[in-house]
Amino acid sequence: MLTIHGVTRSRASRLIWLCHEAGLDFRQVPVIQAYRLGDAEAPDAPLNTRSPEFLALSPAGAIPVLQDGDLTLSESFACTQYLARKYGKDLGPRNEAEEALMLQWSFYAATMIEPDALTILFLHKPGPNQSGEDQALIANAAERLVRPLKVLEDHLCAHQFIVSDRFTVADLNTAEVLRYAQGFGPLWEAFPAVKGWLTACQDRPAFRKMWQERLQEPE
Ligand SMILES: N[C@@H](CCC(=O)N[C@@H](CS)C(=O)NCC(=O)O)C(=O)O
Repeated sequence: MLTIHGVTRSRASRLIWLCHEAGLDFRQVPVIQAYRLGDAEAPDAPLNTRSPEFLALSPAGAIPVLQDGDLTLSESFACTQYLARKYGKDLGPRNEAEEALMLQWSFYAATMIEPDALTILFLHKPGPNQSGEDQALIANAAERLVRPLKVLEDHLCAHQFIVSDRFTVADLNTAEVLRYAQGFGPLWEAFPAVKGWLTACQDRPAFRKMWQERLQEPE
């Protein structure tokens, strides 16, 4: 059976959403991020990304980690690509060209969108508690996101999905990265096609199932 190491409130959500899309059974080991704990090294600390047994599995000390038989894999997008290709049928590539395009868009999301989207996720607090310094960092991140979002907007004005004519791992990976910036309303006004596509991705039963499970976990 597949094993996913990582709580659902982490990038493990990507693997879990993919497994739900593909109807795959898996075992989840709820490794939590060390930075979310007061003292990750305390004797009674839960299994976390600094626990020796987790570091033995994954020296990078980051979740998610996927195990499938003898394969131990880190990097969430490597994991989703692997699962889609091996078990996901139409979620994965049908040929080399589709595979290359799925990787292209996933790398684009990971390198050109994720860092600034994460800045927004971590700093954006709607209301009067937003410090001026954070506002400036958020504005800079949002400004840097305009170019990749325009690329996506143009693509999604001409195509229903990111690659080919169906929902694939490329949509899932990109949607998971964009989710981080979703709470910052002003960014989205200029990108209605991306917004509509993201809503459609998140309306999928497999996303909703993952999201419900995520909400069950403590914040
Ligand atoms: N590029 C990696 C990033 C993995 C990563 O940073 N994971 C976070 C949780 S979402 C983590 O494990 N942080 C734990 C820590 O920094 O101790 C991936 O996509 O899997």
